[in-house]
Amino acid sequence: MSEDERHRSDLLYTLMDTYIKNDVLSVQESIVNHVEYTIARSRYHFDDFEAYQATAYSTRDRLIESWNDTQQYFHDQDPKRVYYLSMEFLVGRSLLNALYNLNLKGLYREALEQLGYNLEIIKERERDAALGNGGLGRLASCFLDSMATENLPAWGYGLRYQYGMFRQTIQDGFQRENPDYWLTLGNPWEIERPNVTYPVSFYGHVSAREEDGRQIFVWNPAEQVDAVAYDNPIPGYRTANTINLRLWSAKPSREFDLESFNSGDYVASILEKQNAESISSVLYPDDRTYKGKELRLKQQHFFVSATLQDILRRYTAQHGSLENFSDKVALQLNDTHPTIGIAELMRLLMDVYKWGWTASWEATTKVFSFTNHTVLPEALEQWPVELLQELLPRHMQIIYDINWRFLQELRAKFGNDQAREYRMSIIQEGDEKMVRMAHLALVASHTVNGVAEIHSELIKQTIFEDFYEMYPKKFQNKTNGVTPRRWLAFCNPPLRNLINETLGTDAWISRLDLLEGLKSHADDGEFQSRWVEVKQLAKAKLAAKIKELCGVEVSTDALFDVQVKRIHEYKRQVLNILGIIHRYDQIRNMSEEEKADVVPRVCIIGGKAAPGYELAKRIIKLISAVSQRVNNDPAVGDLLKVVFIPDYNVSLAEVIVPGSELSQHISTAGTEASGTSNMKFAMNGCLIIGTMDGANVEIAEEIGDDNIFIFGALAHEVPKLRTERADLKVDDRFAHVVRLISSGEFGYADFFTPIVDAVQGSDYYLVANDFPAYLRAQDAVDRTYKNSSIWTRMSIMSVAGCGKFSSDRTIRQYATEIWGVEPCERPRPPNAPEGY
Ligand code: H2P
Repeated sequence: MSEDERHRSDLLYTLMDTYIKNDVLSVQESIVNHVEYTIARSRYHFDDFEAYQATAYSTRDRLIESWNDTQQYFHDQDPKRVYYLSMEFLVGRSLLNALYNLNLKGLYREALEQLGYNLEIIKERERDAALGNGGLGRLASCFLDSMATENLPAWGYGLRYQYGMFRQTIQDGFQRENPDYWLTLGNPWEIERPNVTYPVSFYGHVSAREEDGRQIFVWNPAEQVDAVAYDNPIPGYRTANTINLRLWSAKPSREFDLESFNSGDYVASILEKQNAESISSVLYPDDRTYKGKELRLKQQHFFVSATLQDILRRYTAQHGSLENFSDKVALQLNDTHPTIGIAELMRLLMDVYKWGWTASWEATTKVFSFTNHTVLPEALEQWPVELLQELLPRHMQIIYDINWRFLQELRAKFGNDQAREYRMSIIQEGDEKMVRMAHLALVASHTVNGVAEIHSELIKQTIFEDFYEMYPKKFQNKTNGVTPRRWLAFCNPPLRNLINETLGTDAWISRLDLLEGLKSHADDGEFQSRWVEVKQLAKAKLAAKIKELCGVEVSTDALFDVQVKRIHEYKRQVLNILGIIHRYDQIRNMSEEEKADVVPRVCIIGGKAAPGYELAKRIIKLISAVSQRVNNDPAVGDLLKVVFIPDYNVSLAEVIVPGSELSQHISTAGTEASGTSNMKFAMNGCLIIGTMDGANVEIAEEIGDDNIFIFGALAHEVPKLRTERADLKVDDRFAHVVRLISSGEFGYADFFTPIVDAVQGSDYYLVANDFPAYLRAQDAVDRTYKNSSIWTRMSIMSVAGCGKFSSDRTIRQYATEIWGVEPCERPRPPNAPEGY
């Protein structure tokens, strides 16, 4: 180091070797500074929204320190790294999560209070980052929280959609979709990295030439856009590690196609380039059958190409070459959405880094692993060969080559079995040839996992049966989990405090199995009353939310019964609403004496229907129509209320989950891969009514059969029941409620016909079959609820048995059993301030 350099480094050291101070005054200074210098408002007058923004920037400063040092530490330690590739991250809000994780919540609350602002109020001004549809995207966000908390050298990669999940409004009971302008007022959490930009190519043609006696393919693309990185710091809970979620945004290419500007029509050329931005503009709502949507495939390629270029660049910058790349990097594919990345990595290794096929394939198959999230066959992505060929000609070639070799392997193993080849080929033959992305993922990944035990077994018996026979060792299970920070400790402070006090520690927040310690208090009457008090507080909060959003007054003495999730036939919101109609019909025909015995209920339903999923939208209308009728029937009063909460999202879930007493997870057995809200509800002392499906099975196992209301056909019975459905003698009560709908009791009889036809016809999801058992289970719920002590005991046992369902556990299993990565915990800096 020269004299000058040393001087400079000493100067920087004295300037920077101090962490931002965390005391009330420093926090206030930083907030007020951001008001004035970042958002350019007057520090003497700023409203709640501006206070939120400035508080977010001030928090972000602290995250950046930790982020920078964590990245430096990872660089210096050079551990094997894992990258989680997901088209969806359902982040929700970030402010409270960051303050809690950094242990700064109390400090910020006080600092703001003195300035005249209330943290509880300003936090509500943050818009949800809704870059996902449902469970799959929320799982990815829970995983990031756990990867940071478990100190894994990990990053998430995704897309920075300009418009996230649509905002749902309900007009006259119908769903309306509105764009989600979440970025319009800025996003303080992200850091734009204009210098981290990669070109991503599309279309064009492939040529070949000889180089050193080897054939080299050259892709001459016809279109190029730039991918610009936006970093989102993800703090771990009570650790000095902060990891990164890097999201890509599409921008017009700075270099490509310069000559078109000289061809005359300058303005038209600019407008054309502007189209590039549409690639990352919108999140696709989950209609589960993405039929040949070119833009969606473009998004996928844009995402993985930028991501892989970034990962390869980082690796070569540090190691000088790609040597040992596959020993030091793991890439997790969240569903098939990033699967085109397999062909892209092959292309980069072969065409850019000039590796041969064998070495490229060896590395590719060593780094990728793949998670499947559904057994619904219509959800398995396929792309028309013609489309892929046109958009990504080099990738199509590579996929053909992979398939050719795969079919050789198949023949070597099973002989000449054409039917099997036809079933397993990556290319589906037919009028329109298709690329089966799941098959590509299965062939190239070293591991494939399902997301709950039952699901991981089912994929081996159904959709991936042939692949299981061929590669039995590739198949694993990783039961989902949720972060106990957001989904218990932070969203339910009264329950957290009661647990802390009872266990004498808050260590359970990162070691969830410690909740088991609650078991010994389950029968303690005094503890039970405090438990009930805590639930009542959360119910009051939820009741206020219902009043605000639906205008309906509900009594907190009623049992709060909830079903919130994407609206889908397999999730059977229809079973729920038929049950509600039955309950309504019973109540309105009761004598006053009989009514006195009824357990009052508030039935709360929420969720979005994919805009193209007509039947799901009709289901929403049916729920609204029933609620309209029930809530205004004087014969019913407070004994039954039905509300549809509009625009269900992460922030709403944070109010709904703690305030619920019963939650419904009632999919046809064998259809819900796991479910994760079931875990969140159970963790908050809400009892489950559910089928033996997805993670319900494991929840029942962990908390005990007596503490959950299980009903309905079992997964192995379902196929037979389907074939026999036409001969089923349906329950009279079922026939009656269906008739009420079709006879116009709730209006819109014609509009509801497709719903009626679905459950009366082939009834693929076996609503009629499970209806009597469902009613029996609901009766058991009512009976149990009447005995507060038994109910409360079950509620306590639910929480106590939830240890397994922390995403920390899930992530540790991924780390050791799939990725082979180890924690890399940054030592707490000696000069770090209190609470750092
Ligand atoms: C999906 C599955 C869930 C699963 C989740 C995460 C696709 O979520 O259906 O059963 O828990 O992935 O693995 P969702 O239906 O909520 O969109």
